[in-house]
Amino acid sequence: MATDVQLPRWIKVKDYEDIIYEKADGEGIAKITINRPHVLNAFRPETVMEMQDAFTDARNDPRIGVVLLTGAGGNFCSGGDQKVRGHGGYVDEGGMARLNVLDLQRQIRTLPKPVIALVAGYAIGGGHVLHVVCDLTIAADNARFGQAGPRVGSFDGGYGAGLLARIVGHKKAREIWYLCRQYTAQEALEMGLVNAVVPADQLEAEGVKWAREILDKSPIAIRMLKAAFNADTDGLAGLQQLAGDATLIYYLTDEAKEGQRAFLEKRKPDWSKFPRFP
Ligand code: S0N
Repeated sequence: MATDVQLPRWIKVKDYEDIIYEKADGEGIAKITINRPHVLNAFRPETVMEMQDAFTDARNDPRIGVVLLTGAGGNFCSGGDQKVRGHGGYVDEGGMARLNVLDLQRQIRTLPKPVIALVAGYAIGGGHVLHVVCDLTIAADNARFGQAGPRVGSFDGGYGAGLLARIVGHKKAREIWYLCRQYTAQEALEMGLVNAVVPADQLEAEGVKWAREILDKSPIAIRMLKAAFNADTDGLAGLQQLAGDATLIYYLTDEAKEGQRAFLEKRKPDWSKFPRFP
């Protein structure tokens, strides 16, 4: 348990309306907090846009190695905001119906840094899928997990169904969706849906502890592992991510640089100095 963990000093990065985005002072941890407690942190299109903006910043900041995703006011997220659900999606302030949370799910998957969901209270519907697409989930002992789609007239047949089935198995995933029950943190732990359960007042400390342990490890090894896990589940898009990371590493080699140099110097590349490993 993380009782001895010194919490970081969080520095706000930018002002948003629906989220809080902070970075730990002097450490490689970013924290995104969904901040709509009056609706149990249900997201509207603008919430998702702000999260996309914050995740983009975390991706582009080379000092950041781990992102924590959590919710304000004692809940994680209750999914799409039913109050703005309209004809064809969730309606933004300009009147456009969107399902932009699907883009956010892919963004979390392809972010080349681990994202840890810190779940207290409800993780329901699209809010549940958000923790499913995170790399790791730490649950407070008061957390409640579940899907709501068939109860409220929606469904997520993408990561919400397929990735969930990879995590908890097909029978359990079908149960979760078909019955729309809620599961306790302990039940979630038993089905492999979360990594750990801690007392609610220890949730952030435990998340910080896990983040620091990851930050102690090789960034490229972690990046490659995330891409490899995704490649197993994400088809060609997953392979693209893994292959892109392989290309990144190849660009760091003298062998790749020789090819570029030879082109620029208008000569034949000399590959003879590079071993052909068995
Ligand atoms: C979470 C629940 C179980 C909590 O119940 P509890 O404890 O009884 O609290 P409530 O009194 O119900 O809630 C407190 C206040 O919060 C409001 N509220 C809660 N959830 C939402 C929400 N999702 N949207 C808007 N408001 C919400 C309550 O209304 C209440 O406020 P007042 O008192 O002012 O009325 C329970 O609240 C619950 O079941 N909530 C609804 C859960 C839900 O329907 N979630 C959305 C499910 N769908 C998605 O998330 C889909 C995501 C998505 O975008 C998508 C993705 C892929 C493909 C398709 C879709 C798609 O939706 O179409």
